[in-house]
Amino acid sequence: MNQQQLPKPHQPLVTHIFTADPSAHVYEGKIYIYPSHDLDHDEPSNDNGDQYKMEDYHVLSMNNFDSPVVDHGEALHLRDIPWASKQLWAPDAAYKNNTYYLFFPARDHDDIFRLGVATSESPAGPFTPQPNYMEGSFSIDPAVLVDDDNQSYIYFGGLWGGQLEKWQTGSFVPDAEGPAPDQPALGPQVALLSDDMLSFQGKPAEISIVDEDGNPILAGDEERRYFEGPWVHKYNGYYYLSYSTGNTHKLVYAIGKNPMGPFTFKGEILSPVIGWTTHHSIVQVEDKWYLFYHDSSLSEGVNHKRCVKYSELKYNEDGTIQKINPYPG
Ligand code: FUB
Repeated sequence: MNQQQLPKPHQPLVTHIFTADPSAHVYEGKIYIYPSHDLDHDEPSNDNGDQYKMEDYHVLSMNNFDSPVVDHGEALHLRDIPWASKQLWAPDAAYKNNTYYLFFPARDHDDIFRLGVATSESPAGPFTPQPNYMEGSFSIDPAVLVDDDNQSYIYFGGLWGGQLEKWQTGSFVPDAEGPAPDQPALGPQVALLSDDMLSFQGKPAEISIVDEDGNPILAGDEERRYFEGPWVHKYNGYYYLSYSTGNTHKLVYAIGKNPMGPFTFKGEILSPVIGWTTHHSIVQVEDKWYLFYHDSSLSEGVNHKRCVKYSELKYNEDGTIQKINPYPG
């Protein structure tokens, strides 16, 4: 355990390690954050994301926003995952069946991104991985919603290094490219999870994101199209799908009535941050809502040395989200 300074909005939650991709949840009355753990190295970046060489996960927690952040240490390491070869990218956690589940992507021994799951009796881990990746899984950035009726959904998918383009036929096609700019953009994937949370129930389906007129967001519409980092939360009975636009560096969201979509595009949540990527989660803590996200301010802009942060998130009366400035004042 490593006690850090008190958390402050828009400031790094921890500074002793580089962290990214925070998935935040309230478990057992505390705020738990499941980030990626960026390795501190000086190799160059490329569009395939080879610089994101993460090898383990640390779980962070805080009793509330006025108490220090605790790093619970290594919760899962690459060496303990038989099917994985490298790149433990953005994870998420879920609680069901008196068990905590950690969902995570990694490249398998054929260099293909797959999704794995690990379990623990404690929200802080350590987590024990399943021996194989989840059958039928592919690409990156799993995010899990356990709905009010206890049905669980797993959302995932990311372009470019995340390999989503390569699965358009249902099989892995190594040299496949994304749709033409005037064609509908690729959406994130969604699958039902089995009751034990360890496998997909049926095949994943692609989520449709449409504009206010019901027309699909096009692949060339890079300010609005899905890139990576899906997150689904519920507010006032509606499902909110939020995600990163990748190379236009925004967090945006769309709203729908069904957890499988379609979702109607609404607007921006967070304007671009220092660094190439951002990736987020949205969580209710008591009667307020919070955005957890990352930027590269702790390393003064190095893409793969990121730090997780938080901000309060507010809704307008009509249910739309007020856009957040990551660098206020
Ligand atoms: O952290 C590695 C990758 O970068 C994540 O999986 C993406 O969402 C992006 O944040």
